[in-house]
Amino acid sequence: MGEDPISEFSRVEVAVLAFESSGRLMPKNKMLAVIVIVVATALGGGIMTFAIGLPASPCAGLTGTTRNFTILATINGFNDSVNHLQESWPVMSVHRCDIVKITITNNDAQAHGVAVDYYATRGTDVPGGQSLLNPPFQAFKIGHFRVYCTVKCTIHEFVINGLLNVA
Ligand SMILES: [Cu+2]
Repeated sequence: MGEDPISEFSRVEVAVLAFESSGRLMPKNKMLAVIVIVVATALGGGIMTFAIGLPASPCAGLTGTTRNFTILATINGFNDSVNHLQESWPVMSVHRCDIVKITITNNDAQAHGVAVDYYATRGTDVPGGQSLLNPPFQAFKIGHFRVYCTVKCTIHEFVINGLLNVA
């Protein structure tokens, strides 16, 4: 008689298992490496987030310079904006984390309002002949923010293109 059929079958099976084992060895190591990288990245990201502070409050613990501006409203617009129709006007430039205080002095006979995109969207309405301080805010977000009148005045088209630059 030749070899035991069962033994022969067993040897083949063992050889296949061995092949599968060695075949799976690399992927397992690679998977482990990937897991290590993912965990390390997550930890690193967490540490970075902690180091630079929460995104919602980049100015936490920082008090920048207080920047005072006056927007003078007259029949010639905001700070004579009727003479600056090809550009944003008036322009206010601050650094991030500065405190921005905008006084609106309305020397016009009609009411005007002043709003700042993102920072003061409600706006401050100022009756003719009055002067009011827009609620101060901290410029914690960098960018270009439009400053515009919130009242449908007779010169409205000339007072909707102001600019706050936060750099
Ligand atoms: Cu207006």
